[in-house]
Amino acid sequence: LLRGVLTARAAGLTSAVAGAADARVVVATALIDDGRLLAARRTRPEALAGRWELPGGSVEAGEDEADAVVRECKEELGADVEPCGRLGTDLPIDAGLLRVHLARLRPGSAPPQPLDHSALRWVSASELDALPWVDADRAVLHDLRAALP
Ligand code: 9L3
Ligand code: MG
Repeated sequence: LLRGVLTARAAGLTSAVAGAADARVVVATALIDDGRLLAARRTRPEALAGRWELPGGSVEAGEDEADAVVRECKEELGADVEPCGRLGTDLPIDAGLLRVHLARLRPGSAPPQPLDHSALRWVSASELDALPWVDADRAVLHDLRAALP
């Protein structure tokens, strides 16, 4: 536990020192609809192919994180989403820092489609654990369970 706390504190300090300009931020979308969460199966890179994630991607230079969530969901899912707050803490990943944002479908949005993934699944709280998540996303399952009915 102590090691986990120290690692988390070190990650926080690193991002605080590096600042938003240097730390590459990847946003992940916890899209919840009708009490279920959207999980998406990755196709790349090879090490992550077949593992499930919260859809998203890199925040572009000068882009707001919430805007990145909206853009990534449009690109990857063809859906119009409305971000509604952060979930959990910053998660260190190889690519930089992963930040999870809660979101819901905007009224009239097309249903999400796997435009960039090999499959999509709407999962209930009790089904979360069984999916082979990518490691970073598995770390927010506890918080996700609390956000689901
Ligand atoms: N990543 C991890 N979990 C996620 C997302 C959206 C992304 N939920 C990692 C995988 C890649 C990097 O972040 O190494 C960039 O993501 P993408 O642009 O390949 O989706
Ligand atoms: Mg992506």
